[in-house]
Order: sequence, then structure tokens, then C-alpha cells
Amino acid sequence: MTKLFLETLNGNFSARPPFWFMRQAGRYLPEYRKLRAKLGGFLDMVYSPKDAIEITLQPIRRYHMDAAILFSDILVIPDALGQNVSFVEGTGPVLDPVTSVADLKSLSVNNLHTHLNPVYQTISGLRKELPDDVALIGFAGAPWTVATYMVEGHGSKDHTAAKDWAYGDEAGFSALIDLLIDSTSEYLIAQVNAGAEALQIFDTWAGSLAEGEFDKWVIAPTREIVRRVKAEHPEIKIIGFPRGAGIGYERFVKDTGVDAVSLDAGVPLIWARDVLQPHVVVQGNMDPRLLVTGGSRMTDQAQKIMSTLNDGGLIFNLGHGITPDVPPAHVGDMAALIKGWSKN
Ligand code: 1CP
Repeated sequence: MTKLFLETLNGNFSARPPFWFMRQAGRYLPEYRKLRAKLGGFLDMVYSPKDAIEITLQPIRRYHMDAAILFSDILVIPDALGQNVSFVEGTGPVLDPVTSVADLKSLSVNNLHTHLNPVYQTISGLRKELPDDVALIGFAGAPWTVATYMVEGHGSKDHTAAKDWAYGDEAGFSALIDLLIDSTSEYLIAQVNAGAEALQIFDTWAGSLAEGEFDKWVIAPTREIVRRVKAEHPEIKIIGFPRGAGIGYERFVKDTGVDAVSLDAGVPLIWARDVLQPHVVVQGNMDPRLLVTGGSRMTDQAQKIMSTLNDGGLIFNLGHGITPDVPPAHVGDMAALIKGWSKN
């Protein structure tokens, strides 16, 4: 059976765009919250193939998106490198910060695949269980974004500690980024070996960097990861998400070698159509708050995205992840709208 999501990535566009939603598995779904309350630790769920498969399938059962995204997290890489990572209820991720080259000595790629083997098992299990027309997306965080968590020790909006290291000791910070390029490339290649059919690289904090720094810490590492993954798997399609990059999106699509780019809600649709779509498939970009709003404000914007961008390559998605306060019924309304959509 053909998979609309992969067809679009391969340049065969359809009357309606394929769709999935970032963070489509998670806390807005009562069945996720129930399982989470029963099972306890977030990372334990990620490293349990049985639970991770179930959580990945939950949104697909309800809405039959065109793609499922592996249930995992971007912070499994620091965890696999040997940094202490935990997820604290109500706080989010907490890590023992690494802030110097000396701290890097405690990290190593030696146990990467042993540690992440459950994730590979989740992927191969999902390939057996997913409906024939649903593609499976593997993912990782981009080096810059993962580094912000590793250096700050938690989520932050301004990334001062990571920037202070990057700007003040470029060689030292490069050693961290190189470690992340190595481990992330290996991890993504192993995901494809296990059965991932496309990959997304999440650079949530790309928009926080000054101009030259964006090229150094976002574009260059992403280009190197894309190069290494494609050297092993030339056919695999890779979606980049340099969130908040502004006009930097144009250099990102031209210089990294990604096949598709995920747009945050701030990217103007006509600019995306004229400047980005000639080079890559675009994905996005409805403001996730509109999924909370619902009704005609939500559906009008979805229609505007599809009528502006669906003459070229479009994967319908949000500009960022679904939040826990989204009513599941609104996600159902969106799924029905997109499945029934055609331009005229
Ligand atoms: O139940 C819980 O309390 C955990 C909530 C949760 C979930 C469901 C976290 C903690 N991670 C995830 C899953 C997840 N994370 C997925 C797979 C599921 C899906 O998309 O359906 C993916 C792709 C991610 C990616 C991720 N994790 C990103 C990049 C995308 C983005 O949203 O910007 C980032 C930045 C993270 C870090 C992270 N993990 C969890 C939280 C709460 C955060 C954000 C911390 C912060 O900066 O405040």
C-alpha cells in the first residue's frame, strides 16, 4: 500500500497533504496520562519497547495520521553518553550539567547502542504493528538544542550557559558538538537499520543564536549528520526543524542537504512557498494554540496553509508540539478537515 507521507517526501504530491502532529503522543491524550500514572518514570516508558509501541500507536488509533513518530525523547542521547538525566514531574528534564572540556571526559559513545537498543526494538516492533499506510518517523535532537540541555542542566529560554561556553571557548564547545554529531549520526543510522522510514532532526532552540553562530552550531552540525546518514542510507528522507530561524531558514535548506523543513508558526506562508518550496518539501505550520482555540479560527488557518502550500510539497503539521491542554476532539476535527480537503 502506498504511504502518502513517503510519496510526498519523494516528490509525488497528492490532492490533500499528508499530516501528523509534533508531540501527537503525550499528555493531551487521557490514555497516555493513564499509562503514565500506572508506569511511573518517563525514561522507563521510553526504554520499554512494549510501552513505547503502545504510546506511539495511541494517536494513530484515534486519528489515523499519515505518519507515526517514535515515542522517545531527544535527551536519550545525553543519557546514553553517561550524563545523569531524569524527568521530574511538573519540572521537566533535569541533568547534571557539563560545562567544560574536563566534564566531557565522563561521557562516552562506547555504550551508545547497548543503551539505545530498546529504542531500536520499539522501531522494529512498530513496523509490524502500524497500519500499512502509516509511515514511521525516527528522530533525534540536533546538537545545538541537545547541548543547551546538557550545559544548562534543564530547559531554558535564553541558553546563557551554553552561549557563554560556545562564544567564550569555541574549541571546547566544538568538542561537545562533535561528540553529539558522532552519537546522533550513529543513532539515526541505527534507527533506519531498525526500520525508521524517515527522520526528523529537532533544533528547537535554533532561533536563539546570533547570525554567524547559527551557521556554526546549527547549519554545520546538521549538514554533517545529514551527510553521514545519507552515506549509509542514500534513500532516507530527512526533515530539519530549525525552529525560530527566521530568514535563516533559507540558508538552512540550501546548505544542510535536508529533504524537507519543518516551519514554526512565524514563517510567512507566501515566503515559504516562493523561497523554500522550490528546494524542499515544507512541513507545518499551524500555531499549536489554535488547536486549543478550535472552531473556525483553527480550520480557517488550516485551510489557508493548505491552499497556499499544497501546490508544492506540503506535509501538514503544527509550528511546534501539541500542548497538554489541547482538547482531543479538536485534533479529531483537524484530522477530518485534512482528510476531506482538496483545493477546489
Ligand atoms: O509525560 C511526561 O511528563 C513527559 C512529557 C514528554 C513527552 C510526551 C517529554 C518530556 N518528552 C515527550 C516525548 C517526545 N519528546 C517526543 C515523541 C512523542 C511525539 O512527538 O509524539 C518527541 C519527538 C520529543 C522531542 C523533544 N523533547 C523536543 C523537541 C521538540 C519540541 O517539542 O521542541 C524537546 C525540546 C524535548 C525535551 C523535553 N522532553 C520533555 C519535555 C517536557 C521537554 C521540554 C523541556 C523544556 O525545554 O521545557
